[in-house]
Amino acid sequence: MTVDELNDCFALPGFLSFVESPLGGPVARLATAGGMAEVALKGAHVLAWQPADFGPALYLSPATRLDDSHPIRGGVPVCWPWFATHPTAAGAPNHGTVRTRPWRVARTQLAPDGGSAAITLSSDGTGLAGNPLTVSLTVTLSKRLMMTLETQNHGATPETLPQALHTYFSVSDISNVRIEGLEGHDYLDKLDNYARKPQAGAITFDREVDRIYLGAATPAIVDDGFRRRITVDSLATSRSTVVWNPWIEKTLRLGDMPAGGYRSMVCVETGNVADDAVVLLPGGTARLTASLSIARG
Ligand code: TA6
Repeated sequence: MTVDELNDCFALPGFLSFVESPLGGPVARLATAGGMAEVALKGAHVLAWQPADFGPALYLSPATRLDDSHPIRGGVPVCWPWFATHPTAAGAPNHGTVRTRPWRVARTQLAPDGGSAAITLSSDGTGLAGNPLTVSLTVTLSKRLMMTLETQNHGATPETLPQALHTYFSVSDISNVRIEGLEGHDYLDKLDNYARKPQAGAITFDREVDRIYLGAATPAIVDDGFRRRITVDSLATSRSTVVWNPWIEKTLRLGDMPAGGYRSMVCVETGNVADDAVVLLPGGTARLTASLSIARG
């Protein structure tokens, strides 16, 4: 659908409209008393969240590739129906199939008091066990930003579904960042052949970090060095939290972030991945929520 058609069918005047974006394809722009957010139809990708009285809370790379075949670098990529590399198919895209696809707008919704505006986008795919799956992402903007990914298994066999909302936060400088709430949990260290290690204290950064915290259903808090504390709460839908900063060499290898871009971002990802992947029975539905809220601190 064109931007004009989308506005005719789904705009919520004063709260939600569609615009053409240089990132390719239409973007939904949401605005409430709680702030503003932008969601690209490509990948159902949240590009921006700016809570009222705060600056931008998400990192979006100024060097992201603009063509349709590459995912957007930054914001909130949807990793579905697998996370990271495909377990068997060499050459399958990293983090699943839907990041580069245009999703359909299913509906938009305004709370009666105008306190929140929401958009639901939908897509589909084939799970790792070969079953047909449908997926939707609902992004609700109020004082907080809430993203809910819902998957249904339309096939005849169970599906193991590793998935994540891969949120990139904007930080003042990575050396000032602390992530709290994961102390006491074990993580798989991707940079040490997935060795399982315990987390003692808050997470700080002085090198590349790529970790899957397991059994970590509690909220994580990002102290972003801007005197802001962002709470990432899955409302008990997620068991894994992934923490990633590419540091110097990996940033250069990525090719879609400025050389110093790693200093301005950290990923704290809400998911069910590795040993925490959920098993989705035939006819079943799986939900994954990331609810972001911000406070001075
Ligand atoms: O979630 C962390 C991670 O899996 C890293 O290993 C890293 O490579 C990253 O995601 C980004 O993946 P992408 O496919 O977007 O380059």
